[in-house]
Amino acid sequence: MRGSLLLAVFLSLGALVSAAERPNIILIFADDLGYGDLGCYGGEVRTPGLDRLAEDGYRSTDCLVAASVCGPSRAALMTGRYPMRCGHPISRHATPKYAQYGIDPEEVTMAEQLKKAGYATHLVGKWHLGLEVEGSHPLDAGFDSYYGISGNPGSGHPLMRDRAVADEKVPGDKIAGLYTEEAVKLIMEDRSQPFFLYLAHHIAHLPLVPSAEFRGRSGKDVYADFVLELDDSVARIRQAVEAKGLAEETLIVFLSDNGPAYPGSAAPLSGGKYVTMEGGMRVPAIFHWPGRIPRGQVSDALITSMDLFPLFSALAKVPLPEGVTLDGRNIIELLEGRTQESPHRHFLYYNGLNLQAVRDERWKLHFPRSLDDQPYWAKRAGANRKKIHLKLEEPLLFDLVADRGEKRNVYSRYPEVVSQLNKIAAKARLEIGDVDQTGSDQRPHGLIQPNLKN
Ligand SMILES: [Ca+2]
Repeated sequence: MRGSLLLAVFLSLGALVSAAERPNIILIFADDLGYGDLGCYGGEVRTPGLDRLAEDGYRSTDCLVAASVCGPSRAALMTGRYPMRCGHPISRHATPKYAQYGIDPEEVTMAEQLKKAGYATHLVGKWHLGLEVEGSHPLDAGFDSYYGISGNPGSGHPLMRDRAVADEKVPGDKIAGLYTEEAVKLIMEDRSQPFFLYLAHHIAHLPLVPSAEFRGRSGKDVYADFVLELDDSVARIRQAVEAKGLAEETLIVFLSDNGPAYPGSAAPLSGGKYVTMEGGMRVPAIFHWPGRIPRGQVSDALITSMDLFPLFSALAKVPLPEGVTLDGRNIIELLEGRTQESPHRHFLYYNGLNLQAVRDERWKLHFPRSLDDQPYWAKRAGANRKKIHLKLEEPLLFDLVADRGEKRNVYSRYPEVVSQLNKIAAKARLEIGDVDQTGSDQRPHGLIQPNLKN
């Protein structure tokens, strides 16, 4: 009795102090925004909101996402696990069989983690993880509220508010503005507990539809105008946080879900969306938190989108889920400038079910592959000239320190490096599989509708 009374007092005290001890977390996820698209990453057009966010915080030059397309990248972001591990390596798509792919209800999402610490959790924007699949709706995945579109604008998906249709046919050029308004409204709400806001913009995914206010703004092209609308949204989010007096206790994270389709830029990297070149999976990533993250940091330490799950869990003081292998690592010491060392020894590049490359901090080894090994998106013809090395007859080795553009194959010169990376790949195949084998710690993809095969 006394024990439970003490526990109750402890719990209520915990609720009282939680807002001060646990930061608000705003995660802004761009869509198909390239490594070279922002001013602070060498882009042609200045992006003042994001450039300033980077100057005032931590900018990563080596942040990798776990897939070069939307769905699997988002599954990994939400779970802190490679798409092959969490059962979502194939992107959700508007054909009957792929439409049945959702995130498995047994997977623990970062929203579910943060809810355990009493966070208010909100998703504004693109979910793309199986809205129509029972149990995979954002409200079933840890979010208190949802305002967004499941797929891409123009693909026939309505704008939803929670489980109801808010607008059957919202014009594409209005969406970013609506999302920003909703996000600002949520930030300005009075609440006693900390909040988690996941703002997943559709910019810069096709169709390129900047609002009237931004058309012509860049003086370059419609793509750059669209990126400037994203930049303005980020600036307005930050402004709202500051206006509400929350800057010191709010972590803002910005990153992209995968590399650019035509016409975005991945410069100076090679490749883009749909492929496992650096341009497909290395993305802009900015962390801003005046209370904890020293300003002016630019880091080449290897980090991944999957690191956000354990990072957010640690900041919210929530234990990591038991019996679940995480591929992300808590990177708070990097962000605070207490270390320059990456917590990662290697990274795996999957395209769908196919392990295509593996790297450590310096070297990247690409494996031979055929088109038959590839998911449907890689097989589509199109004008995307960034789809390079879809087929590969011989392995390639690149020195990413000297050659981050992956232009000079040095395979024959470093047999020991090749041997070491091959060992890492062999272990990965046993653990989370490859196109022709199932791993020991791999949730079968499409499990929600197991009768539907690829
Ligand atoms: Ca995308």
